[in-house]
Amino acid sequence: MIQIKESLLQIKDAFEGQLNNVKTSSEAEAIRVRFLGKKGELTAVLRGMGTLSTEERPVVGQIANDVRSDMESKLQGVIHRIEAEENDRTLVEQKIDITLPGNAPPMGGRHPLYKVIDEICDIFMNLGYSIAEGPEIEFDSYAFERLRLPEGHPARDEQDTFYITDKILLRPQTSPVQVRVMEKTQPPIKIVCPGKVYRSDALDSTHSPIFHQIEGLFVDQHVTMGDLIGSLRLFARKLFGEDTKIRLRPHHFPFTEPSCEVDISCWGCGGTGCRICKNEGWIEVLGAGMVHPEVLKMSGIDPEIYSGFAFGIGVERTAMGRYGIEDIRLLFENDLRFLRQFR
Ligand code: 2NM
Repeated sequence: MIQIKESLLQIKDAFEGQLNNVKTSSEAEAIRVRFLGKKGELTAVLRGMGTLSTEERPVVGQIANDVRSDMESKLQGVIHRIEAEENDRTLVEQKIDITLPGNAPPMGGRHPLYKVIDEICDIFMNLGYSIAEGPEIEFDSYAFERLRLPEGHPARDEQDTFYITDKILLRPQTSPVQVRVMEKTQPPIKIVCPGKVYRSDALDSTHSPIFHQIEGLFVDQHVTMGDLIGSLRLFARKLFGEDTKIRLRPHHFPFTEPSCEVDISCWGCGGTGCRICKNEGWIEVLGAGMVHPEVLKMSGIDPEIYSGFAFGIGVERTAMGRYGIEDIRLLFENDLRFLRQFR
């Protein structure tokens, strides 16, 4: 019995000696197996208890249990400590540097031409106009005939466009959209038609065979030239600033009578003359007029009851003036160095 007690205390001493040097959880596990495992040293000693007398057995059993639970709790303490240390080490070694910049997706921006289109359409929508759109490939009846431009009319040269067949062409202005609306709807009609238009012009710094236009149309009873002027003045002030003045010069379009070209006071100098307006004080921005009675009639609107005004705005010219762009080609080349300036 003395011998067994002796062995138990030796095992405990050896166990504690080794436990003090443990550095990793796998070392701790090896010690557990060696001392406390099924084939471990403690179990081996307890097997020898068979040789003890019935009086000695519970005494030694009590000691053995105390030794075992003492060893187990010491081992648990060490395992806890090691796991905490290992955890801390992992957190340091596997630290993620969250200060690195991410990969920002490249952001686009609205094209300057479409910014101008949006702005102009907004102004007219606030005045009660709707947006109408239609085909870019048009019948010559809508593009010319219904606008009082019959075959052989000299004004057709000015608007020479691209023909697909004899009768089908790329629209040289957005007015065919307005003809289509007039044909389907009785007044009041109040629409703006933005879109691409085509002319067979050579490309240079001020001309492009594709460009953008916004045409407006208002048809109702008693619509007058006064309404046209008031609407255009309001539009010019909203787009170019509250001090902007407008000036009408007589002109001729086959689809309107009377017709005019409309200038606004220069946004650079206010009318005194500068480089932007080439010392004129005025800048031409649009054409307009009272819709010709014959045009109304051809689309099924009675000119005895109704009258209307129409106007057309060149988007490229407006954008070039607005942003100081000196070459129209910049608007179509999609060079990002140019476009980024409008983001
Ligand atoms: C302009 C100038 C003057 C115009 C006329 C029409 C329609 F369809 F009502 F006859 N739409 N647009 C018009 C009038 C367009 O652009 C410079």
